[in-house]
Amino acid sequence: MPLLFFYACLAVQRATTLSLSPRTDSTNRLRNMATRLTWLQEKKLQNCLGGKQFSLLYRASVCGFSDKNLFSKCYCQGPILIVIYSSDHVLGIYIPQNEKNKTRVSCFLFAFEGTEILGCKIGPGILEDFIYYYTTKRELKIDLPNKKVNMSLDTIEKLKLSQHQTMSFEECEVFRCEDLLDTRKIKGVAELKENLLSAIRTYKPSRDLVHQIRILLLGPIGTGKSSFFNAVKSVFQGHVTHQALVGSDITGISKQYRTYSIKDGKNGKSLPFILCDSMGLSEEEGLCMEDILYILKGHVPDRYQFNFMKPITPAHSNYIDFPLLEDRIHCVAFVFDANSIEQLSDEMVAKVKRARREMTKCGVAPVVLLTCVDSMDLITKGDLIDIYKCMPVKLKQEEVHKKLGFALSDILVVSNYTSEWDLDPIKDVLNLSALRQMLWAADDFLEDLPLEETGIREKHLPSVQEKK
Ligand SMILES: Nc1nc2c(ncn2[C@@H]2O[C@H](COP(=O)(O)OP(=O)(O)OP(=O)(O)O)[C@@H](O)[C@H]2O)c(=O)[nH]1
Ligand SMILES: [Mg+2]
Repeated sequence: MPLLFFYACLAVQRATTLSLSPRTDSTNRLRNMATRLTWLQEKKLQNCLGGKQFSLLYRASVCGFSDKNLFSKCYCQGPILIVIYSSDHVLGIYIPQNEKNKTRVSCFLFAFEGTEILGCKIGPGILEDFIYYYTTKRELKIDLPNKKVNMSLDTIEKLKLSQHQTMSFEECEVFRCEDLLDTRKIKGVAELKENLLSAIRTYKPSRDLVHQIRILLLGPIGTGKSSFFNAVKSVFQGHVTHQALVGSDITGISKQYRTYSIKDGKNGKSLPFILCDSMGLSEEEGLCMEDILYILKGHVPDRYQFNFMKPITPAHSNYIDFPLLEDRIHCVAFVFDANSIEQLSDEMVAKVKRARREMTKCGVAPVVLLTCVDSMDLITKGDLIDIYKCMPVKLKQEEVHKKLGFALSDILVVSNYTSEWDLDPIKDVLNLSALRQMLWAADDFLEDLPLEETGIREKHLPSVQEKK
């Protein structure tokens, strides 16, 4: 319900202002001016145009319905977006190249159908083609003085406009489009990534109780557990790697228990954590509760083949009879796909809650990893920099909190590599931040561990020989 309410609010006209270009000579009338684009429309356009931010340059009702005024305010301002508002439609053109003496490039024509964008490539063209002349195929021309748009039949069909070739409009706005990620932001992200890498490389588990922290990745089938391991390995290797098999299968891809120790690509040393990838949870055939308990306590060996009908027993050939503190799980990350939190079945919710209770008994406080935020509808690449401030993500966190009872501060957001071959520093920062948080959670576990479970006493008790 809150999500629906949120989207309903977004659909109404936005009253906030867009940043204004310092280069425009617009008067105070333009300053503080609200665009007619709703927040939702702006987000959709930002995503559709590959992550752009918009600065309002011209608004016909303020600057005048005059070609000359539009041209003087918008010419040579870099890529621009023209948006036209009729009584029934919001449509427009994205013009990537806006200077006369440069090569014309293709433009993008679009119209909103509800909250979705219908669009097509047209052109090539520059600003003056759309206000003074026509492009070769006469797709669209804006007649500002008469408040009319002339369109070809093909345009009307492609944009599903169900109108005559000439459409009256009430308002026309033009925005300058800039990349959401400017060089300053990218530099900041790169610095943050280096700091996180260095903090994790030099991390030492609390009280020196173990050499490596074991983090168990647990969660429903297909939520990105193995992908998270691949993403973490990739960032430390310096290139995208796909060691763990990932994909999509109704019964799950990972069927073995894998404990991955990662070598730092910089110095070849093992990093101070081990990621433990498990079979997915499912209502029917997934990982069973008994196996989870054995994993937590450190009895399950690497490469153990799960069998949902038959949990591991001490009779299994590689069963670890006397696990050390090193073999135990020190932190659990429940992995969920941010896009399907609302669809978690009651059985799955009950399973997760039960597993969580068992963990609490063992002293492990689990965290949550929300994957796939990159593919959430209203999230742009620029949003990933400050993802915890994004309203759609906050709503997802609240949903997890409400459904499963995890503290909001324990619900972390990550973004794994899917089809990319190059590292993305923004994703790396998200994933490394989550990893650092997990190491801190593991420290809490170790600090809280009763003395008799730490092995310290045994270490310091004098041996029989010493006693003599
Ligand atoms: N867009 C996006 N896709 C993701 C992300 N993480 C995982 N995926 C995709 O989700 C699918 C499942 O990923 P896996 O890593 O195999 O998930 P898993 O939890 O290990 O799955 P099982 O082993 O079957 O339980 C794959 O197609 C991944 O490419 C993410 O952060 N963003
Ligand atoms: Mg897997």
